[in-house]
Amino acid sequence: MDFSINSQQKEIVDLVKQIVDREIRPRAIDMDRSGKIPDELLQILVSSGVTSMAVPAAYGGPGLGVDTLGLLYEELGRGCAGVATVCAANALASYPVLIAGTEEQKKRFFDSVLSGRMAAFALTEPGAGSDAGAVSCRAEKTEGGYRLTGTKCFITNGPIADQIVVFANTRKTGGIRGLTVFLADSSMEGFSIGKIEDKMGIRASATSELIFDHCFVPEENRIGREGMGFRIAMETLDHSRAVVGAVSVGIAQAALEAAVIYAHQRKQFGVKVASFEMVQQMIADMAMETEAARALVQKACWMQEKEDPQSGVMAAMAKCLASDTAMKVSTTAVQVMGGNGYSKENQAEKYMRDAKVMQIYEGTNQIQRLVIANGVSY
Ligand code: COS
Repeated sequence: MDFSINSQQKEIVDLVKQIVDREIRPRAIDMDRSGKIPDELLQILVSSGVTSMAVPAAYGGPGLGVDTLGLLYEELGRGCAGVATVCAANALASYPVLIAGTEEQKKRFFDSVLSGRMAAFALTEPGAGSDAGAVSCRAEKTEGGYRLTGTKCFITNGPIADQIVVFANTRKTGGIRGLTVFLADSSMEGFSIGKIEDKMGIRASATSELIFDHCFVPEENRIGREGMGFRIAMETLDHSRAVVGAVSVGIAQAALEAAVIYAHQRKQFGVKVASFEMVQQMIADMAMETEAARALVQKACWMQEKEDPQSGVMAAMAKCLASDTAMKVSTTAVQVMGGNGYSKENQAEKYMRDAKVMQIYEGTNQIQRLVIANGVSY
């Protein structure tokens, strides 16, 4: 495994870094307060290719390797985890299409993403979170297609997505053997946006319920065969979890940088607080743990790029360790900054709130540990 960055990777990482420093970081506090990403910023992300950076070359995208994408999502996470989540949701929704879609579906989906339309991955329901197989959204066969009825919840990009990759059950009796994937469009009759969540963190990223009320989806929009949905969902999550790890490393890095800068500016008892051993210990642990999480995330991305059969388990490890690290490091950053860290005038408390969801979404860290424990054998 090679940790060096080649010149092409460096160029693209520097480009995203510039966007992060010029366009995202200065808006992060405002987005956190307003609870939305401004249209102007979304347009910048679309026109600079950030919302479509995971599109493969065969479909007109940059065709970046997973190892490069990992570095880019870390950068976005350093800028604002909410914005990173908005962009990553496009990639999450694309995996089912890549795994089981027809050439026509892939072309249609990626053309749409490249044109700036946003996507959402709609699996979770009020009664189906960790138990992904318990989906009750029903897909009833009808002439020329299916009628979808049910409610999805906690859907990233729900209020702004044009394309929705939705999981529904084609069997009346339910169960994972009936789980099927469809590509729905927000303009379809019978589709509506439900409650918009007022979240603790990643507030730039809009999250909502999606309601399907006898929503007709044509047969050609079914992704894969009937009953393939659970496997497609699991394979998708195997791919996407390393990205959550990368965003988490970005949060940890941002928190570390904020704490170090503060510790070298803040004076108490006539000296910089960075000169106190107890503060140095906190900073050393934050730096060490962030580097360790980064190394594991990069390894998971590298294994995915090499299509290693253990890459799903490694992605679960990377997601779990990096999000736990982001939580710990951001909490310590608030501690280093004291009252100023606790104030909403600084971003340290935002990093803490943003980090929390990394331990929850795309599979709780308890589910990751289950996947890891089931996946290791010697
Ligand atoms: N890739 C491909 N297939 C997989 C798979 C994977 N990673 N994991 C499981 N499967 C298949 C199994 O091979 C099995 O197939 P067969 O029945 O044909 O043998 C089937 O799926 C069921 O597997 P299993 O019995 O292990 O499923 P469980 O119901 O026990 O669930 C967990 C397994 C808990 C790991 C799964 O439900 C899960 O990941 N839950 C979390 C979901 C999640 O992340 N939700 C967050 C919202 S989505 S953003």
